[in-house]
Amino acid sequence: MAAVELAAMKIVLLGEQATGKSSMLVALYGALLNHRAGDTRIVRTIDEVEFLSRGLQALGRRESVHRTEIDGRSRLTIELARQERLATIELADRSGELVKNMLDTRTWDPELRRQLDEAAAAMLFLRADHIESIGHDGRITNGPSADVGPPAAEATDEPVGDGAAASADARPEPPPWSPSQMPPDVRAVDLLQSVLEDRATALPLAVVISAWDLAGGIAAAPPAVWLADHVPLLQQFLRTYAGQLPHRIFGVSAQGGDFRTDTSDAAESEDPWDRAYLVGPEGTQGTLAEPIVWLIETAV
Ligand SMILES: Nc1nc2c(ncn2[C@@H]2O[C@H](COP(=O)(O)OP(=O)(O)OP(=O)(O)O)[C@@H](O)[C@H]2O)c(=O)[nH]1
Ligand SMILES: [Mg+2]
Repeated sequence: MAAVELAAMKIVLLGEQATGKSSMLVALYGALLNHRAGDTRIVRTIDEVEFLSRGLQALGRRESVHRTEIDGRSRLTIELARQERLATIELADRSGELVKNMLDTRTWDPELRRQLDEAAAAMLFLRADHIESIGHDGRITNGPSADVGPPAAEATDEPVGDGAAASADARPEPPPWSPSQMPPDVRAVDLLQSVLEDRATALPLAVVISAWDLAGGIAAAPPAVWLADHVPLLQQFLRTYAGQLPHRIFGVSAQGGDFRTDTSDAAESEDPWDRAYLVGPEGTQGTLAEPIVWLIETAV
């Protein structure tokens, strides 16, 4: 009997720069190859996987994966098997700069728009340490880490004031307002709003809070609770549009820790697929395949 070639289900990755998209793909690939994905198995890989193998080697050396170039065209296309069912999924790994530019200029990049039009489901990436947590006393208790600030902080390249600001009596001019100054949660809502304007059908959405180790790891509040506490605007938006954007919130530590600060010997001897972990919406530990499995089940 001739094999029936099914069209790949496309999942679009939405996230600005350095939000953990490539790290998640690499860790997912490592989990699938090394039987750390529960009852989800990889049947075959379609397309080149060099960027994934290189990424896994980097994680093995306790180095972060390379950032994706704006003109990069890497993707993960795999056939998965689970409980006698097969599914081919395609995840294009594009640079977060495309999303950043789209939000800054309020114009869809044609490639990103095409991806969205063709996608049966989406993953939205936010990085835990990019989210500022404003306590009841109004104090910021967690903010962007110094080395890799959030896109909003990186993008303020407008000159602050002008030459006159240097004189003693001149008041510094505030920089002109631009969308790039909005915090990541506001930008995420902005992005989803544009997605909804553009799409007539429902789009199942897995929200991935990356660098979950920096949110407190396995002992932290469950991701769904964390989202409501730290990113209430996004949580309310998702609740309001749950019909068009059926969603689930996951905490993912693709690296299994922070390479800048972790020096534990135990972590060093572990393979990357044993270090990486995922926490489900209610706080239960799961495999890195969980978001994909949920999206496949929800999209069909
Ligand atoms: N602590 C910690 N940091 C992480 C983790 N995953 C990613 N990071 C940090 O986030 C940075 C960016 O991760 P990437 O996976 O390259 O992000 P990306 O979304 O692919 O970024 P672009 O390619 O620029 O769009 C890494 O260099 C790490 O510093 C994690 O599990 N834990
Ligand atoms: Mg990347």
